[in-house]
Amino acid sequence: MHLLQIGKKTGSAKPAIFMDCGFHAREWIRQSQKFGQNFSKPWLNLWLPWFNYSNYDCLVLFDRMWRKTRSRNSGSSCIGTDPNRNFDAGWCTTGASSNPCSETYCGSSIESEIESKNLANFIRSNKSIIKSYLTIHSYSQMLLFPYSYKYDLAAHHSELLSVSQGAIAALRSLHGTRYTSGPGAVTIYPSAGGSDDWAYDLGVKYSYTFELRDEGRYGFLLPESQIKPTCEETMLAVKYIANHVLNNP
Ligand code: 0X9
Ligand code: ZN
Repeated sequence: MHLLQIGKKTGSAKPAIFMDCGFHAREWIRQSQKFGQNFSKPWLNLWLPWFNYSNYDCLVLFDRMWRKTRSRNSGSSCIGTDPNRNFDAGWCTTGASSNPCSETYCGSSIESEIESKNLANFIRSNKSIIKSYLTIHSYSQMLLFPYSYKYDLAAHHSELLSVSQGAIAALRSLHGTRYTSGPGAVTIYPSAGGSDDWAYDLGVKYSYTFELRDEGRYGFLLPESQIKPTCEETMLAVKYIANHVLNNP
């Protein structure tokens, strides 16, 4: 797994924004993004462009709609775990399955997947500088924040909501793309074990899941012509969040 650090670590501990793409293999739009551009900024950008890389060959040759990791499951011929059900956040209690054949299999244990473990270890070790965790999925045109594993409002609910509203307004200003925003459990569906909830409970306050274009017409098979506008508009939302993080240390 390759992590890009954009910007310099300085003695004065710049705040860092951690962003990952490609949790779910079939959600290709996200890793096409050139988030590296425009980041000569007073924050440090830590970008994991392709979280779930090991199955790219599998996708091209075998199943474009694959979602999970590609690990073997003992006692089952079914392959893979849903990495976004594999974190320590109400693990496997709701919207997740303990059946290895399910698309939302939560794994044999918390962080059973090497991808989840690596991500969690990195964020735990750099927790003091990581002020925001952004995880890029598709599709639905939503900006989600904790919680998804329970209906309780997050301690910072009003701030997370108002930042999400500002971010989706900035996004919409470019091409008119409409997003909705809110806590995951009520905005998309309840589901446990997600990296956003885990990061938030660890102490990374500005934890958001982007669900990029579209709303279902093309779904995961978004036409190439939409890649650039999706990148451009998403950058506006990311910058909005980043500016808020900088101004609210
Ligand atoms: O179900 C998911 O993991 C995400 N949607 S997707 O269609 N990309 O699979 C939503 C994740 C929301 N957050 C949590 N469930 N924690
Ligand atoms: Zn996803």
